[in-house]
Amino acid sequence: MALLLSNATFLTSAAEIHQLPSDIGREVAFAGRSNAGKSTAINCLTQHKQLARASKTPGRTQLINFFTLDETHRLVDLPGYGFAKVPKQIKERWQTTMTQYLESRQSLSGLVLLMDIRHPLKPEDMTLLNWAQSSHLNTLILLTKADKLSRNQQAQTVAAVKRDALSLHTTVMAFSATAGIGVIEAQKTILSFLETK
Ligand SMILES: Nc1nc2c(ncn2[C@@H]2O[C@H](COP(=O)(O)OP(=O)(O)O)[C@@H](O)[C@H]2O)c(=O)[nH]1
Ligand SMILES: [Mg+2]
Repeated sequence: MALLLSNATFLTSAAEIHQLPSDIGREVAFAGRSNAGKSTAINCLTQHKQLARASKTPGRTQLINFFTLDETHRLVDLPGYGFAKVPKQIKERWQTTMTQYLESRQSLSGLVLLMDIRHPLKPEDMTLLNWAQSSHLNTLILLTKADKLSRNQQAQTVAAVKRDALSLHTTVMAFSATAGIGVIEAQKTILSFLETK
């Protein structure tokens, strides 16, 4: 079932739109604020320890990173947003590249939006979510670090985010890489995005 995901190998990094790999087949992109747990989630979902470096160095995370699953399927690690220490000019350049990627990429068949379950739906998350909804893009919201909350608190936050992010194309789940919460469900949803468009 998760075999395709565990095939993931690093393909390439792109800083500018002209460096993107061929726009063929299907890919699912991961987005979220810096520190939301994106690298940890990618490693967990692909069952690799070091695929996406769980790094806090902004230099490593400002590129769009592509991972090959097979000839026609890829995962994409988008630059984390909301990183306070990055100069405005660099932030604006990331935003331009990311916006160009999101708006032009034909093979993009799904978006995984990661948010710390304790701090969901920040303004940048809402911007991305609204764009995804207006583009009819399949979206999976992973509320990360769910192990930090009780089961009851997790369920309450999932319900609140479902209410605020209400859309036919959005799935919301609690997720924890460390406690193994939502991993199999998230893998299934991502595989379904890779199979449909
Ligand atoms: N408790 C807990 N901590 C996590 C989890 N996922 C990530 N973290 C921690 O959150 C911090 C940021 O994670 P990282 O994957 O580098 O976030 P990124 O900036 O979004 O790629 C790190 O200290 C991780 O160890 C999780 O499921 N549970
Ligand atoms: Mg990261």
